[in-house]
Amino acid sequence: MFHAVQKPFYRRRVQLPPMDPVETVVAAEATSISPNEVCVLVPTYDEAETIGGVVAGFRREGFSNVLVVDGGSTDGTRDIARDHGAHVVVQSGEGKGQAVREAMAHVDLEYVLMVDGDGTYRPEDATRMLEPLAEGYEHVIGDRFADMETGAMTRLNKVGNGFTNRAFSLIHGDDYGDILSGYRAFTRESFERLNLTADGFGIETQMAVECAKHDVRTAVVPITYRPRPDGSDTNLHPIRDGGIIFLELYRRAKTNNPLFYFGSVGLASTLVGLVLAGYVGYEWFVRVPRVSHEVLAVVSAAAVLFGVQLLMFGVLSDMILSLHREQVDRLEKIEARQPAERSGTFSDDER
Ligand SMILES: Nc1nc2c(ncn2[C@@H]2O[C@H](COP(=O)(O)OP(=O)(O)OP(=O)(O)O)[C@@H](O)[C@H]2O)c(=O)[nH]1
Ligand SMILES: [Mg+2]
Repeated sequence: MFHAVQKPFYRRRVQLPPMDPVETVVAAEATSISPNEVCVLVPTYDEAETIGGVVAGFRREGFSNVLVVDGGSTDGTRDIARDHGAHVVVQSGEGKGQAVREAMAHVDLEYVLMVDGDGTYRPEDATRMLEPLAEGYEHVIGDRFADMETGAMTRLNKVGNGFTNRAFSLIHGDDYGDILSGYRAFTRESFERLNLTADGFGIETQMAVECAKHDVRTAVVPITYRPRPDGSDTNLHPIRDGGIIFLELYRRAKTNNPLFYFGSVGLASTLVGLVLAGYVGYEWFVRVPRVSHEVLAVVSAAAVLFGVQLLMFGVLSDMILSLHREQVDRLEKIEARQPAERSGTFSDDER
């Protein structure tokens, strides 16, 4: 049970190349993915309390390839993971994002199931997470809000998540339900198409933005989210990491929604300029005796001019991006037609 992400009308829909009959049969038969084809990727940092249970849980579900990427834990996390049958590597840098990016360079299986090592996600949900991949989706997000147990998320984190998801839909045009979820499944090939640079907790945001940008076929699956067990500590700093996540959303709008990127600042500047102009006008025309605010008048004019220019810049960039997308669409269509043309299987009216 999952839902495909519907793109709103103003976003480009990717045209999938028509499948030839052989591929259709293969796709129809491939209703499940064998756990042997999946690498369970677990980034950890000081998760001794929980990592044993997490590794054991996935192995119980049949996943023998569990890769733990550790960020230099000092509480014995690596040994516990190894004892439970995981392959353990130590990341060369810092942060969850760097760990995931580095680990992916070593993965040679076709499918990846990414999950936190803090025991908040259930291994029993793994099969459902993988189902959409068998049906042709490339990226799956586990929606924690579908079944969140009491105490699993602080009120501050809930508000932050809600705000981030709404901002993401507004800026990037897709609704992925829970973009910051740590439970994700994806194909290795689709991961390679994403341009990811975040070192820390910005990685999930970047994944979502890049999926929207590159039209990676994405599905959302309802999952259960449990509280961290007593004694296990969070690595997340809500304010600092929240700021990083929001900046990530905004910065990546430059190439995905330039109208928002330039337009939001342009609009803010124009509004500030207009409010200042109103004040200056009031003080000059209405107040008795009249007061003139030369400096404020100059600042207000500069703010309006700057704002309108940015707005125009946003509109122009948006136009360039639309044209670029049209061209990419056309190239993709041509590319998709080429194999049929080469094998001479296209019909007369296609010639
Ligand atoms: N390798 C590596 N893993 C990390 C690092 N920081 C966090 N992690 C892991 O990334 C996963 C997610 O981190 P959490 O601290 O659970 O963050 P969260 O899920 O947003 O916050 P909670 O509400 O506390 O669960 C956990 O398995 C962490 O151990 C790091 O620097 N390196
Ligand atoms: Mg967690």
